[in-house]
Amino acid sequence: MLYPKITATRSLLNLAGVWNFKADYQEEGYHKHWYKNGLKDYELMPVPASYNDITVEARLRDFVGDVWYEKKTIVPKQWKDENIFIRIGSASHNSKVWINGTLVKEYIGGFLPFEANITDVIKYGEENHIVICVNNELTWQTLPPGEVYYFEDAEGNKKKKQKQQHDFFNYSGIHRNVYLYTTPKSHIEDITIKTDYKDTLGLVHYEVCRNEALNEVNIEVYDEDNQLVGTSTGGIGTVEIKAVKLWKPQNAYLYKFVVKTLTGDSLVDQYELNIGVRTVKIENGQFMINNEPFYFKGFGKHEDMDVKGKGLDDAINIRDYNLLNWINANSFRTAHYPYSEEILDLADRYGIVIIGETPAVGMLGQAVPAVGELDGVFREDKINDETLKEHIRLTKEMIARDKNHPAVVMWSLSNEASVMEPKAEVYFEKLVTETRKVDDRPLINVSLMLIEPGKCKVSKFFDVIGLNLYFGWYSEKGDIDAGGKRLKKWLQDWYDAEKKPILLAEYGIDTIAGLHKEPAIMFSEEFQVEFLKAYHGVFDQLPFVIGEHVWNFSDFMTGQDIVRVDGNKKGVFTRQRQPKMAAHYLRKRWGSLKNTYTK
Ligand code: BDP
Repeated sequence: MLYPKITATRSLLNLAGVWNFKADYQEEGYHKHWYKNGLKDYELMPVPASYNDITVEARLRDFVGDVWYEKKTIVPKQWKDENIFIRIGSASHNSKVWINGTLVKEYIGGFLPFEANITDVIKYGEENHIVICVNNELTWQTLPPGEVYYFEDAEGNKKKKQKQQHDFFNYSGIHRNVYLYTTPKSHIEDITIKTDYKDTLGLVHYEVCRNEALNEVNIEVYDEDNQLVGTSTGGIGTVEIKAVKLWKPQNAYLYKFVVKTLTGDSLVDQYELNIGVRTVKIENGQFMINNEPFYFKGFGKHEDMDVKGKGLDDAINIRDYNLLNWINANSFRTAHYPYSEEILDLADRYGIVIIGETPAVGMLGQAVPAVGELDGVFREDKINDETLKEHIRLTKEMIARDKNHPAVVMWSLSNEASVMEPKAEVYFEKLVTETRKVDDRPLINVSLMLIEPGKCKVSKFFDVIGLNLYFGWYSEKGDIDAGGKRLKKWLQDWYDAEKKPILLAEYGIDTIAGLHKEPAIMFSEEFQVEFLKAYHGVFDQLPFVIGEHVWNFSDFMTGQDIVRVDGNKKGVFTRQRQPKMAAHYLRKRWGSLKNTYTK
């Protein structure tokens, strides 16, 4: 799916700004036809942003159900002969879109874009009425999974609540940009790029998909100095680039890939992509980028910030990349869902390597001791065939959206699923088979520390093992020494059982910024540093560990819990993106480890 862009043949209107908004506390929006009649007694809400932290009302912060957004906009009459689409970058979690009273799109999923062709319902040169209803309820058939339940307060009022399995706040609303955009009637629908090189010759294999194959296709590739370095014709082909400059981690080089469709000499449609030439593969137990072993240094992150929640924000995103550069990180995982396309564009430009994760987080019951027993979560009434269908759909949509980013080197298909259950084996085998049909990047699955070495039923389907380990924190509490010993044995046992490269996908501790203790105790800045040092001492001895992603890049909001003090505090940076002591330590370590660090 192509990102909406202004080109020689396409126009774009960004509807970011202030929208009308109403939370449907009485569940009356549908029968009062708000989608047609409009919102009365509305409040104002920014788009993009989560709505939860914008007001001072707890009932809106914790709201479970439908909220309604409304915007009126004129569409220029010059757009009359074009196709017009509405495109929402993401809204959490389920959406319906009406234009001038007509339902044009229904979409399930909180982290991927959706669009509709609205050419037939739009009015030109006049005001159009756009209504989007966003619902934030999670079930066992959505990703992430969850459960809605009802609770009666002391006065007998029934309240809807959301139970969730994941450790981040269920931020809701329209989180990314809403665009109206045009394409010519005969237009480019999709582009797929795969790159390779032989000695100094870059090879860009491409495929252009069009809604009708009436026109010629011309390809031009430009370097960063805007010099034409390669051309091709036809819908499928290869562009050769002499003396190619490779896209490298922390040393990005991007070419501009321009697709033009033409009738004779006249331009019909044009679209441009930034691309990078690089290869990815696993060889001899190493993760290879451009045929050199790559060592992952970085974090699991979140889309999360004060006030805006999960709303797209260029300032925070660029601040984050500046911090990643400063701390000498080379990569992060989009834990625990696909991040915005804008974040991935920046990764391409900054040379930060990305592991793209699906929203399959927390496919694990609350009653953890049940793991491996028949009453696990892979069963008819919980994670079932319908969930699998959604998992496959969302994985394919994520890949369709992100496949052309040179920064994305691997897909993570789930975080902390109950993978010792026999039924998980069937589930994951199908998921992996379907995923490999659409893309050839390596696949990783990420497991929690309750999944014991040798007992995982699904690792055999994957290329890299991801482990989230907190020995010395959630177990061996406060005893870093004991935690470190357990860690070493655990990693060795996992490797012996699976014989696959291991990425430490999470390790870290809650740290209250400004809390200092000598000797260190849990939650102090000193403890965070000592914990990380102990873990690194172990990784450095184990050749099969191909990388270290600290949990988390920054503090982030969660639901309320006795183990969460105003959110999860495992950040190496605060939620306001300032360094804790550990940031200085990591900066030194990662500055001295090369990307191609081999042990
Ligand atoms: C892991 C989860 C992550 C949590 C983290 C923690 O993958 O989402 O935030 O633990 O407990 O289990 O901090």
